[in-house]
Amino acid sequence: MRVFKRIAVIAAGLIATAATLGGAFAGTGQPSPWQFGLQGAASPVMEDITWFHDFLLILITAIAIFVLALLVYVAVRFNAKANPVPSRTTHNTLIEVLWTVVPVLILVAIAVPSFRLLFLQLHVPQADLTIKATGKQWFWTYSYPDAKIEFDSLMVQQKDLKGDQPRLLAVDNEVVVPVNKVVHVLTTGADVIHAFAVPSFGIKIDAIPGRINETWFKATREGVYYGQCSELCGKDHAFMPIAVRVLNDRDYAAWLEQAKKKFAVDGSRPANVAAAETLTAK
Ligand SMILES: [Cu+2]
Repeated sequence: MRVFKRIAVIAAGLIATAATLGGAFAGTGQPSPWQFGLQGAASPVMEDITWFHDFLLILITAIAIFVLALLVYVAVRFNAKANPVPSRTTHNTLIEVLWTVVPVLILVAIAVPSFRLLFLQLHVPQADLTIKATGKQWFWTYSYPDAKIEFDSLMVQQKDLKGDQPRLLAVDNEVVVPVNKVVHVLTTGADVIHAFAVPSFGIKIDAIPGRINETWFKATREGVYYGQCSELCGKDHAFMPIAVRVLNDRDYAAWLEQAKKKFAVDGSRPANVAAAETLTAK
């Protein structure tokens, strides 16, 4: 039994190390070197996703260790040398009931938070702001149908990076949203299928030509949060990042004021905006 104890101690140590490293190296808003776990959460949905992920990790580790221990025990204790005269037992009611009921209970324990998370993601609460993201080869176009603005967002090339702008993630025109407000995100594709994903908000949704998908997030902290197109969409798939800047209400209002002048819809793309407005009005 001493071997089992030692295995259990080593396993517990590994899990603790992984959890600590994961926490220490997980960036929020963008990936970080040697990152282990998920990116830090900046929305209620991502907080739930992180909790669910950690919960499953503990559960699956405990199950894997338990099954491994059983296998090792059987191999050591009941091999032909150690147990030359095998028992002729074929049934044991108690064990059979247990190995049916316990897995069912484990699955129920997984299903309940899983469905709760699914409903949280799918049900868009009363929105404070609607943004439409259109995936194009290879950049994003963002519309704010209520403010009647629309602009393109292109990746900053490596030679043009300024200050702490991250490589392959920084863009020329960021999406700007207010903090602690529900943002309703509509996505569509103008050419091929793209996908709008921002890990720290826990959102990832396909942007499909000819239809509009919806998701939502509520950024709980100010800052810049990066994501990437997450559907193989052609040669520059890796170069159409998403950057969301979360501002306090006053700074957001100031940004919106100047954005209305800079990015006013010029009438050349009425179809896009009209489609978004119809969906927002429902
Ligand atoms: Cu794409």
